[in-house]
Amino acid sequence: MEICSGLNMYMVVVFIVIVMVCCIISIIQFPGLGKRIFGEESNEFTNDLGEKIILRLCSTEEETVELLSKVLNGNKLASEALAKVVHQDVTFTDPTLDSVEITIPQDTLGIWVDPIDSTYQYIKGSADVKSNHGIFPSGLQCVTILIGVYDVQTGVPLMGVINQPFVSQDLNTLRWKGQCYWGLSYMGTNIHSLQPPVSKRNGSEPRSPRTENPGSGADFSHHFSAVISTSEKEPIKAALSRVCGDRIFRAAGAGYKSLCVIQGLVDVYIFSEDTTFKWDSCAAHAILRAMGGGMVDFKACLDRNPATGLDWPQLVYHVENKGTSGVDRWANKGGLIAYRSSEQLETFLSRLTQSLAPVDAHT
Ligand code: 2IP
Ligand code: CA
Repeated sequence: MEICSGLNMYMVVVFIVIVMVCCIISIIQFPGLGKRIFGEESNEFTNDLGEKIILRLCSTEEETVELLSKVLNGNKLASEALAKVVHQDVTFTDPTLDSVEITIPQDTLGIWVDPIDSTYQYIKGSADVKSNHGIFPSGLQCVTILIGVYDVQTGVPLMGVINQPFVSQDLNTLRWKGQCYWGLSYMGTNIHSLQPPVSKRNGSEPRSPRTENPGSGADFSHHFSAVISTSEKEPIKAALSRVCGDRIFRAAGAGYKSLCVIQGLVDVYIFSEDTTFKWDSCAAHAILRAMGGGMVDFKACLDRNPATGLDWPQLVYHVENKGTSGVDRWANKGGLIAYRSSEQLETFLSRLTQSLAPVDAHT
């Protein structure tokens, strides 16, 4: 990568991330909304001269180059390349989205942004990893950009966008093709990008079994399938294998694993640990809600008594975890389960709880 000469690769990635955050904040040009856009990254830098610089997208490309080169210690080539990308005009159209008119008051919205999820896979940049049943255990395919919009009063996720920039590579040009997924769930309107276009919804086209949402009456007698983190704990993995057999897939990236559920490649993404954060889950959670599913707190699900008929303990996005500091304030403390169908989740959880029981008895 020519523009990186003299720069540490990790630093370049961090700069790209920051530039993307600034770009996203500037793209979402609604007055006041910028103050309610959150994420892990900061746009404040100190360069080698000890100057403190707040990075932002300026009104002209030249001004952005100026600002970036202060952060990049005068590296003009890198600054120009980055500024060029962030000042590009991007148009996005989707017939499903164009077919609805919806008004959401801006002052009720907050936004979680993860400009690069699976940062490690992005830095490694492996382009030749083979998929297993369509699921990539690692590699550039696991990199996603996540933007989730939530209701600041209730914490409910309302809109989500997941961009997967590296889906397939043209072996001649080495250029990558990406794919964008979105979903909106607001006051009874539920639409998402995996719906067939309006013209094809009237029965003329057979529906793809991969994107089918198993609703009421669906047959759950099969083994479930799950995607999990490489850092999942052994007792959970053992219990899962009793429920899913060999249909357990490991994959990098919280955003990518959620996308596997959205795409119908697996039934659930399950994680018992507390190392995912609001910015990792909000976008996918909104899309799953629009599809009739959701994302629940794993530990709260195990504690829930199904007989009470209480609602599923959905993750929320507006309140910090009490008694914590730093990024832990925004951790999904009880772990998570992402799913496309509540009925499927119910059956899955009852089997998992039974399967975990012998483990619990010994601990
Ligand atoms: C990470 C990334 C990791 C994930 C972790 C996220 O975000 O998605 O892959 O761990 O939970 O916070 P795992 O792959 O084990 O699920 P980032 O790459 O933005 O740090
Ligand atoms: Ca992340």
